[in-house]
Amino acid sequence: MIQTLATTPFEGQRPGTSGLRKKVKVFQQPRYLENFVQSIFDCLEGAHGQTLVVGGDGRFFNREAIQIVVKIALANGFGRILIGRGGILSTPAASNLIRKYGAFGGVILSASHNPGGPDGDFGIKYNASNGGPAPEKLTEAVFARTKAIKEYRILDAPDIDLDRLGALGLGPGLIEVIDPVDDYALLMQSLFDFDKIRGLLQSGFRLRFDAMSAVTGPYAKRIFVDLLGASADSVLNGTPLPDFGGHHPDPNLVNAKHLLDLAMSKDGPDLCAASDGDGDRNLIIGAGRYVTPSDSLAILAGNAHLAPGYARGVAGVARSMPTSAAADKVAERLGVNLYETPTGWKFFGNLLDAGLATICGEESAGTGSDHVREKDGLWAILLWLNILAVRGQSVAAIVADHWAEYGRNYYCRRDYEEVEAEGANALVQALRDALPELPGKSFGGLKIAKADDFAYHDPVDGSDTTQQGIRLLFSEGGRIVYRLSGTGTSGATLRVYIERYEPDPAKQNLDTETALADLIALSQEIAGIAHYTGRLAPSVVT
Ligand code: VG1
Ligand code: CO
Repeated sequence: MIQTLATTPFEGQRPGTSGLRKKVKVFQQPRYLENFVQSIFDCLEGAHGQTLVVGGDGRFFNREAIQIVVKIALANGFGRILIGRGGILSTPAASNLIRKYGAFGGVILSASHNPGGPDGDFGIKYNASNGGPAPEKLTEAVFARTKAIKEYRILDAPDIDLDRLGALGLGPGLIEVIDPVDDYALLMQSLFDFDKIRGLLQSGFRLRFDAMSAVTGPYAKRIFVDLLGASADSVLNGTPLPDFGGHHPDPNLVNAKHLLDLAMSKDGPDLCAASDGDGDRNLIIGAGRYVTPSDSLAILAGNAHLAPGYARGVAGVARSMPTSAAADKVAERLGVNLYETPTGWKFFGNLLDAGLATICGEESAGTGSDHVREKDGLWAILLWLNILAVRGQSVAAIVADHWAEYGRNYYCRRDYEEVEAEGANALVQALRDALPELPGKSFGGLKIAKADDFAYHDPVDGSDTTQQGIRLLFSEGGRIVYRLSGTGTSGATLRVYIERYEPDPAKQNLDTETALADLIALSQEIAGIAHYTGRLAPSVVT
């Protein structure tokens, strides 16, 4: 029943990137997915007889991919496979299942916030037994394996009915199709005061959550509507569609502009929110007030104790390096450590496992806690709702209070998407080469005080990660960071992160572009963005 078939080596997921992401057409090539899945399993030790969690964000090719993953997993000795019904599992829900049921790991089919459909992207990532993204050591081993692999093992069996709940024996193992929402909803109920949130929603508070036709629809309907009593029209685009309805499921101010417009309109909802393709990101816009992800992290960390799951306080706060320093001020006030990590959730895993950090976040709209080992979009929205219910203030008032107390970190990220890789690499290399000479130099009246390429020493496992982003710190305050994206599927994306701290409440109400105008201009000049990329302006600003 188990077949061993020949395959051809290829270059799989590059270490340092979150999963293998390619165009659907690439994944549809014969043996492409098989090759990668077998390469992962070849690098695992001790999986025999163990449990594997499998699910995805419902995008095009999700169902086909799941059949392949399951059959290869069984042929490689896994004893039990837990699958979300319909092939659906959000990334945080999969992380929870791995932890709750003591699984050996999980395979999540998703290209996260990248577009889907036959001409869109597909992706696959492996999560380890702590529920978090595979550590660098494993992704490096898998990468090497993809270049050497010659054969894969697969069970010769009929397809599984993914829509029928229940257990069934298949070949040497057991398949269980489970409800994708049940366990996740229980986890959320254990962390938040559902009675209080229900009270808020019944008091006339209006919530609009856009699932963007991606994975969070069923989760949002169950939690917001069925359990918390929000009106049915609180959830927009609540059915997962293979092409996400043609939309781009990245909940930023460009793709979710309709939510921004709604929140800014007179008599708009009190809270507009959204999540991405696989449910790990969050967008928070209060009536008249967009909350930057960096501010959201700081506010959630400072108020987490208002939710029952965090009543004991937070052990520490972690943020990725490009995320603004707003959370640093909160950690300082709380008297706990602040950890600054490279971009990507996997770096938070060790801190969470060791109990060093409780709340983590990234500027890219990812926030989470030690309840799972992934960022979690609905969790962030529920924590906001819990805080709003306890404090009885609007989102805008909470943000204003926060700035008055801690100061405001003006912040923006400017993305130059799909530029030529050669130019982007040359830009970063030129900056890197110039690092020793930059400190002391002045540009347009601003002096560079410090320039470096961010490196991280993991305090838990002692590993070192280098070249994680060029940082320029200015004597007058303010920071510019340059790094290349690791999640795009065509060309390169240059991300430029700009930040300036403003302690004076009288100066905290400028719009971001105005407050950062000088740094924005400098960011283009210092790196020679137009010269290296041919671009005069970014494609997305968030
Ligand atoms: C982006 C974000 C990063 C995030 C990663 C995965 O990476 O900047 O903060 O962790 O996506 O998010 P990059 O390398 O393109 O900047 V997701 O929602 O794809 O799991
Ligand atoms: Co995501």
